[in-house]
Amino acid sequence: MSENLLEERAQAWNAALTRRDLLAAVGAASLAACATPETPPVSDDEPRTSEPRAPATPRHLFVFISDDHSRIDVGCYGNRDVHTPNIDKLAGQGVRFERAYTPVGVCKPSRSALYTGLMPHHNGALGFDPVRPDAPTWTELLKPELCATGMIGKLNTKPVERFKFERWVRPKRVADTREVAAVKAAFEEMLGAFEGRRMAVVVNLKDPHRPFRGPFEDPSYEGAPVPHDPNALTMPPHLHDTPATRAELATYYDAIWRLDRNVGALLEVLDAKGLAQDSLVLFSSDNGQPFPFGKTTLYEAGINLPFVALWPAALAAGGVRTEFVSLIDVLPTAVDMFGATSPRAFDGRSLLPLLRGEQPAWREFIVGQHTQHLVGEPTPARSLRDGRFKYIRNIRPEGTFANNVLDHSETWKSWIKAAKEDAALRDRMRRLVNRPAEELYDLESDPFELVNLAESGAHAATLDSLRARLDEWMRREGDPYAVG
Ligand SMILES: [Ca+2]
Repeated sequence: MSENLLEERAQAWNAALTRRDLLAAVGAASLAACATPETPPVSDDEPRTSEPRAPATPRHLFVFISDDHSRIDVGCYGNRDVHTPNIDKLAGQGVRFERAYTPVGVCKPSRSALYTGLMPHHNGALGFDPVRPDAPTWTELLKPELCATGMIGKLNTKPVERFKFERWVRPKRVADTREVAAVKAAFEEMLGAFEGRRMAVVVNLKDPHRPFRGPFEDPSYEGAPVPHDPNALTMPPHLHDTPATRAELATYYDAIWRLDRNVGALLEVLDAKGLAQDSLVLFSSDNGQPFPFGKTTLYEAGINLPFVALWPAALAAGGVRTEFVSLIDVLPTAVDMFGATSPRAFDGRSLLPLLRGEQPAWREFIVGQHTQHLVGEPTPARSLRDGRFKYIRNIRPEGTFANNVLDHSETWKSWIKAAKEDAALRDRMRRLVNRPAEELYDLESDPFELVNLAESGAHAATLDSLRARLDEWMRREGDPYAVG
């Protein structure tokens, strides 16, 4: 595969975005948030005379977490194929974050970071390890006298006894948190039990995690282009185009559609109970899409997440923010909201100032910290991205990156077959499994990270600068892979 071919693919993807018929797909209300990735942020200087006065904090917190879902796999983030009307509507009424990240693109360590507000090197869950005793957890900080804590769906962090939600509806009781009616009923019941108290409820939806479990057709839901047509998809430029890749991507989009229907049902419950106006609703994911160059990697498809916030009492509709935010910011936000205190400092920080429309001094870069998936040898890698460039260091380039996403996907199998007659594809696949020591991408001109600039002398100064910043961060933070 030549660089020219990669460039053509990227151009095709961008052209498809401009063709998208947004009005038909999501309605005028959400158009402001969904127009294009270049939609300018809402100016905080503009008068908001029609907006209600912002209260100090929202009364309740509801966090809806998708599973294996990249930023690029949502309509309001520019994907013209996937059908996500409810998330798009949420973004249209709230704020869409463009640069939201997980510290690590794997379920369990990502959720350990979410529920501690700490980066993996500080909470101890670098891979599938338990959270360390000195890392306070979500339920240890959000005490019953401050708020009721509830969880629906998978916890996926350990030790389980450190996460004592007042109510926890386990996945088996709600059809693996995939079926809308079961999830909706459990949510209604939980909110009824918590009535009259402040509450922090997390709903962990299982779609679109593999295996993509149908059926996805629903005759009661008119207007849904489901199942998605594999042949009609615009392929994201980082995925090699084979029939099997298209088929899996279409089914993945079907699973996202059901996830989106779940989000819509949960919002309906909040409306019906009169809770929506004074609640903060966050929608995000734990890590990116389960495709090559996605989940388990530090590429954008692995760690750049959808992140949408709705706080009707405070937010102007359709805002877009470009600050670097992270899953580690969610618990500090909850602690801020409910007046809790933590015995140790978080790595994350409260999002309330951003959600109030303020312009606080904020992160200038964001770090990714992959160490190990559940299979194979440790293959630690670190990334640092600033406004334009991303630097990735593969700490053991001699190692083989292993993950069960590749091993069990028809997509990867079809690439293996295609690579027998395609030397460029073979090279690209080899570089996913046996990474170079350093990678550098210009995310403005190459958002799908197709051309590694670390191999070009033309960017030596940028490479030196980002390398030094990552080294300094790792030493300062006590990252176990720090050098010097
Ligand atoms: Ca996941």
